Amino acid sequence: DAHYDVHAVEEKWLPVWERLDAFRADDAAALSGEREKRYALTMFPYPSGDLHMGHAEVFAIHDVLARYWRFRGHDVLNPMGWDSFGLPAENAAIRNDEHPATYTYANIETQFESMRRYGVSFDWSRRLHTSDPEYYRWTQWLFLKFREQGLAYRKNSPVNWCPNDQTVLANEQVLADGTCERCGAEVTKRELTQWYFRTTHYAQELHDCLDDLQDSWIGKVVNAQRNWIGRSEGAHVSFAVEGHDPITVFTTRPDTLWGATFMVVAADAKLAGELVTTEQAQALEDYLVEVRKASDIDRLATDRPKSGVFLGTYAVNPVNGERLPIWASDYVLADYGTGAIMAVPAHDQRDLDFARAMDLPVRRVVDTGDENPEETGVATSGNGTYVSSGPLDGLTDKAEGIHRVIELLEADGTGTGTVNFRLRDWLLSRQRYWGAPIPIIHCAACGEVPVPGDQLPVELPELRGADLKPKGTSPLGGAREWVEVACPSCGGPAERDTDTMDTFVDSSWYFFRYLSPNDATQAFDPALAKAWGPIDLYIGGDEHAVLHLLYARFFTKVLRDLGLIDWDEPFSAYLSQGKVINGGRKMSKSLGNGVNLGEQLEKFGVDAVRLTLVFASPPEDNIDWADVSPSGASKFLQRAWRLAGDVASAAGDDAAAGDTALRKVTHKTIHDAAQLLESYRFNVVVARTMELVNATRKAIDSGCGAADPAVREAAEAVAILLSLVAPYTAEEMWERLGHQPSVAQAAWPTVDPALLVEDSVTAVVQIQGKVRARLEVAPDISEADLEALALADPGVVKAIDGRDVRKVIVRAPKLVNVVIGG
Ligand code: ANZ
Ligand code: ZN
Repeated sequence: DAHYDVHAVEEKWLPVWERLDAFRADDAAALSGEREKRYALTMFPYPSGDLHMGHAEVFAIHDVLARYWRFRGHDVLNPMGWDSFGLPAENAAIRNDEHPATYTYANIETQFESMRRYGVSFDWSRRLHTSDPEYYRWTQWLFLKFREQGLAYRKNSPVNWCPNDQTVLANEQVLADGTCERCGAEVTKRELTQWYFRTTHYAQELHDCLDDLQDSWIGKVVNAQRNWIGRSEGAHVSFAVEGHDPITVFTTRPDTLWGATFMVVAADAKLAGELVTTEQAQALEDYLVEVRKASDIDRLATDRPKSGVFLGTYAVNPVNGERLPIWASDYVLADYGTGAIMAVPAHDQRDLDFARAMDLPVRRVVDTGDENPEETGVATSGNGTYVSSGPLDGLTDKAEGIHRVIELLEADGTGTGTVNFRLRDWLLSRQRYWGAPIPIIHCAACGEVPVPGDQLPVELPELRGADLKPKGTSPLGGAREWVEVACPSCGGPAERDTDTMDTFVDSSWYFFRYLSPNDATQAFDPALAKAWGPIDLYIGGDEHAVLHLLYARFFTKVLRDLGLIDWDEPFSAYLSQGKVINGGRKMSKSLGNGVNLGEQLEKFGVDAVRLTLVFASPPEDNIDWADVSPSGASKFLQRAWRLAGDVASAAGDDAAAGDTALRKVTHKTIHDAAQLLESYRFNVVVARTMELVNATRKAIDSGCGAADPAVREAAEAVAILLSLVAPYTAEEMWERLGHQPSVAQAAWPTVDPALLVEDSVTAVVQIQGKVRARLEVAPDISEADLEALALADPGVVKAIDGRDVRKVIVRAPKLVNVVIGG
């Protein structure tokens, strides 16, 4: 009994579980609705290297709920796969002169082995890889469906360009500091023709549905998406221009029109070239060379020195006829709003910085009580009293001011109220090899021709090593035999599109493919989507807040509008797990503070590592590996395991009656655990299981002894609770307690409500301030019952001694105060 060999236990149970196939989701039950379904999803990994501590944490957390749901009799879908296209594999292929598939599928096997051993209750029959032609066939099919709806299109525009990865990036892939999300290089701009998904078509709905997700999405994601989508109300205002068509600007503050002192157009917008006078044309040209180097993020940064050129032209302010010089600058973006603004330096900091740099006038039109921005250099944006603003003068409410001006502009025909979104369309094409080819053929006669459905997938041609080196154009362009095809429409010579899709396209719909991963006739089965969707809990990292989590929501809405699903949002609940750090800092090679998962598993075993990760903190908080104790977890697991041994060896001894005190602890623990699990307080569940182990040990050693049925009941409860985080130990306990495997298939213990009642409490009865009796009563006794009990007590009756009871003050369950007369 003495030694618990964790690795032997792992080897013993893994094949048993696989034979039992206990985690296969039951489609028939989901379709018939005979059992309530639960779809549990955790973000699938990139196959770069082996699993790391972050994976270990998220899988451990995720598995708690998946296993709990099964205990509660739900039909659980818990799939796993790999997001296996992408740059890491391609870069490795270039380094090692091989095909990206070599690296990809080798790593997938490594990760699969690690996951298997890690004992997560995945339904492996649904395993998928996004780089399999059977998968990307449907990615391509979806692309064409989107295109049919006008939701995928090509346009020429300035785009984000990563000079290191030599590919374009979506806005979502440029980090707040203007660097590439993948490699950290400074992102620049290029003018290119690229493919886009029309995410902006759903901007309003993507924004509005966030209100419904607010409570069930734990973490910062909802707010991050709200800001990213950036809904703002304002107006489009039209300004006449001398010798030119009028220009329209988007403004959130039409109420500040009287404070406009100049106009600015995006230097790289067509409009700038149209407005510039011949004298100023060269200055604009020179300036543009500078502008092309900066990213959007840089350009919008408030602390960036302002630069620009005067275009030589003037606009007319529609509310007061004032003449406003038109400038070009890079702090106005070409593809946001209309690419032109009215500048109100007193009330917009970027405009004020520009005005000060270029020596342009500043006019305050809202007096907020702060010092004048003209003197301080600090723009004011709050509520205040309108001044120098014609019909607004004296008003004090911003919303009212905005409303009045919009009415005025609309009556004049010079403006309209609008809703605007910061969100822009999703740039999806990439100039890299290891992705799904865009299934379009370009024909000189017919234009863009979709690849016919029966010719999907468009498979990647075999390229390797140096062929894949980034050159700024797609490597697929080098595979001439692949590129040159007959036009499906006219039969003439044509060429395949040589870009591939961003891997975020693959991951936008993988949770649909899990429903019928081997279906060769469709992307997924709509009936199964109806039965299983939406996902009941999604667990993943916050770094995907405005990337994957937004794209997946967009895809879901499109699929709904295509009639393939009947739900609006993919993830009913979302939980972002904290990070595993070490010594207060992010694990990194340069700090040398990395913790190797494989080594931890070798040293402590799967269960101890899993338990440590779940026990360390609430799932959304960071875990500092320097503060936790996997060896403590091992010791606890052995203590738990010994309970089962004690019960087993005491079998046949004279059984006692069932220790009520221990039974109460057991039932209370199970009862509370259910509530804690539903609210993701997994660490507390572990703590409570530890307490139950201690109580059971105490009962064995100094109480009722191991033969008492209460001890067996407690040990079984421990095994079931432990199986959520430490499945191997739990299985071993379950067997020692005389049960067939698997503990994962056991029923959640039924709680006896009678055992949840706390023991009695002592109520004190006072007469004229003197204690006359102590009563043992139920903690939930009613005031009336307590009063009756108190007045019937012999000691109390004697003390009253026939005198008048004037008043009885009852504070159930602890106190009765009797006031007697005369
Ligand atoms: C005048 C004004 C006065 C503005 C004021 C703000 C404050 P959000 O909320 O981000 O949508 N703007 C409009 N188009 C722009 C572009 N292409 N590039 C850079 N800035 C642009 O902000 C909208 C505001 O950002 C607009 O309202 C405009 O400046 C500026 F006291 O117009 B505002
Ligand atoms: Zn053609």
